[in-house]
Amino acid sequence: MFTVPELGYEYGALAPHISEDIMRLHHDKHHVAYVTKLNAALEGQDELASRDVVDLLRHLDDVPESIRTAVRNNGGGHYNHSLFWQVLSPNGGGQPQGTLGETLIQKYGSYEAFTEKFNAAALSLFGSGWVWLTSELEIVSSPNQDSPLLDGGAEPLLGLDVWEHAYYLDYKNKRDDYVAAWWNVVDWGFVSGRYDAAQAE
Ligand code: MN3
Repeated sequence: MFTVPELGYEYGALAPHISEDIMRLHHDKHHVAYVTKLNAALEGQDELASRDVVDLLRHLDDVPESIRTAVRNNGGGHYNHSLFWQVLSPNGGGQPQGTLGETLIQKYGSYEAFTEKFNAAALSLFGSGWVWLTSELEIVSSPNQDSPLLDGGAEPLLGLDVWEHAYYLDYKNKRDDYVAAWWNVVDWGFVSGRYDAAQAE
């Protein structure tokens, strides 16, 4: 059985960038719904249900066709949101330090140039989806609850949820204001740790 991880901070801790109301709705309703539906889809599939969610998403061909879309959408929703909560922190913001900070600047020219490109991907994504920074430091957009894991791609270091449920209560239709505010709560220490771990593999 998959379960929703607790937040590592209070629901209201990310305000004013992300409100307590959004965090309660997003974590306790949306994420819970993905996990409930994932568990329902995998009922009677003991071997698949015992795998970790990354393994499931990387090997969707192993999942019977009758439940593959449910596992893709709800397993994706579970993985994506589990990462999203961890990427955020009330002590976030600033710029990445260490190897990640240096390598991002080498690749994109500057930290600002990197965020501009990432923001452009978030604003041009039509409908619901995610924007990722992968362990290869590529910026990738995915529709729905997909991620680079599905295409055998590099594991995401950082993901931005641009579904309207992630921001509409606070920002209405102003996705650009949400994206700008979101950087203030990104935990670069956590993201750098994921980068260092990926490099060590
Ligand atoms: Mn969401």
